Amino acid sequence: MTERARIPTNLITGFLGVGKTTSIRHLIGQKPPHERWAVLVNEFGEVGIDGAIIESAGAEGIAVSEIAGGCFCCASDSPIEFSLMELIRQTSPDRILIEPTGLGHPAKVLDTLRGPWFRGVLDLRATICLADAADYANPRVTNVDVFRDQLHMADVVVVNKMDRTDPAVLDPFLAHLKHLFPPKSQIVTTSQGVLDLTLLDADVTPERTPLFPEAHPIDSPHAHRSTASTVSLVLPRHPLRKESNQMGRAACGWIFSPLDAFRKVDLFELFNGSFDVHRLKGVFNVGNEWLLFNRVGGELTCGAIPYRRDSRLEIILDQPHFDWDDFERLLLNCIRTAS
Ligand SMILES: Nc1nc2c(ncn2[C@@H]2O[C@H](COP(=O)(O)OP(=O)(O)OP(=O)(O)O)[C@@H](O)[C@H]2O)c(=O)[nH]1
Ligand SMILES: [Mg+2]
Repeated sequence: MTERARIPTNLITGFLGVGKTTSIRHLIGQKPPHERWAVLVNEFGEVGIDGAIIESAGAEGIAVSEIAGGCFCCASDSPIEFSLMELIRQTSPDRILIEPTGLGHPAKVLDTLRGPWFRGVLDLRATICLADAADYANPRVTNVDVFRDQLHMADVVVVNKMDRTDPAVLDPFLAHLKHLFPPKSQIVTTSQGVLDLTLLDADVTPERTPLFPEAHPIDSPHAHRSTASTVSLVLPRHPLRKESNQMGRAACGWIFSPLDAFRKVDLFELFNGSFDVHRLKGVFNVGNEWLLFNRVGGELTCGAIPYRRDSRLEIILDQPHFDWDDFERLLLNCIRTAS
């Protein structure tokens, strides 16, 4: 490799469903036209979806790589080192954005990015943590040490989802953020992940140390593997199913045959059901178009997406166990054709 400048790199952190991928889509939309950027996305579930969402934004000069099946912060087999090195080797990017999973602890990733593999390669810029003030008001989230360290380790905190944030919830959260030490170089508020590119180059405080370094089990027993980005041999009506259980949360993902087409109304009704979902995301072939379903807590949205590959779904619950067989039967009932 010829000698070249270190690559500006940002970690975009934040809890499950807070808007990390949305903000990355917005940032890559502002990329200077002559630059090449690379995005590395890590998915908690075994079925990767964020990579497809970012790719389908269709921005020129963007390379996307995805690691699914667990957080790279607790990996024992160094997938971030290999995936990132490969991404750099193949694309020689001018900037790198990294999205860890919503349950990922930023400390180990930051250590890796500052460590021997990348010291001479990456120029680590501001770590940006997106946050939802409603999460700060929710004890099921505030009591999660990873959530607290995501805020603590960030140089910039972006309070997202302002369009539906109650001032009674926002004010105490902003007061909390202003009292954190070391202080944030910026605290901003936004909606739909709209961020100014200049935030990527905000001041960095390198001496942030985690409050809860053991919050995320290191070398956890689950396997880390590359995402099943393209899966052949999935037969119509016989999806590939991948279950996992981490940090007390049951998760399950499905990849369907590209030939399975679904009924939109039935999917919407099923995903809107009253089960204990923390995060649900999926892309589905509904015949005449493809749809992206997104649910965070009780809030479900659905919209068209230019992605065209295979229908896939990932669900993370707030409970440790779930019998997915019944749910899968309901999912299969939403298929209208397999041609
Ligand atoms: N109301 C509202 N919804 C938003 C906003 N920003 C993002 N969303 C929605 O929140 C959902 C999750 O957004 P993502 O960008 O996928 O969140 P994420 O943090 O990448 O999610 P994970 O990677 O699964 O942790 C999607 O339905 C988004 O459209 C916002 O400012 N307001
Ligand atoms: Mg995401």
